[in-house]
Amino acid sequence: MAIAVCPGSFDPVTLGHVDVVTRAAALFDEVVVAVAVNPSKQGLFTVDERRELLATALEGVPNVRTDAFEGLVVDYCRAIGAATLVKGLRSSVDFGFEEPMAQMNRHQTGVDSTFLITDPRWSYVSSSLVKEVARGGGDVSAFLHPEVHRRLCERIG
Ligand code: COD
Repeated sequence: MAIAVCPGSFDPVTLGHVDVVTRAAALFDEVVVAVAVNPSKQGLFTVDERRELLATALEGVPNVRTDAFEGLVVDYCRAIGAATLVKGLRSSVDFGFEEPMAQMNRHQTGVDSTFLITDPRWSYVSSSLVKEVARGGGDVSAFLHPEVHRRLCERIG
């Protein structure tokens, strides 16, 4: 069974993430969307909340589950028997960031990385930009599942 891991912060999940995970689910037998736990970095949403929002946004997408991990993503992949990571690439900036990580991850354990080019609709969308615009009073509803949008507005007041 081919298992893929989509790792990330997902603080919160955007429709760009949903697009990449949905496309990965069509390519692999099982996709695990894994929230990276970083004890030194406080997010807007807790890890449990992020998983809950992921589950809501990905409802109806078959063969996908959520999880959380701490430490190296490759160790997590090995623990669950996943042979590849799946990442979204929005631009050459993403590539510049992802390429050394993919090389390092493969060197460490042989875990490969699969990159999906983002749908142009979401190529400028990131969780951090969505939060910044929402905090400034802008409308980010086009980039989020309606429930995620509701929870974001509630959280930032
Ligand atoms: N369209 C398509 N893809 C997107 C979009 C979008 N609009 N937005 C984000 N993505 C992709 C990103 O490219 C990324 O692949 C994934 O979705 C998650 O994005 P984020 O922003 O939620 O998460 P990041 O980038 O903060 O996650 C970084 C990781 C947690 C994956 C990374 O730091 C990691 O692997 N950490 C674990 C520790 C580790 O192993 N470190 C050593 C690495 S060599």
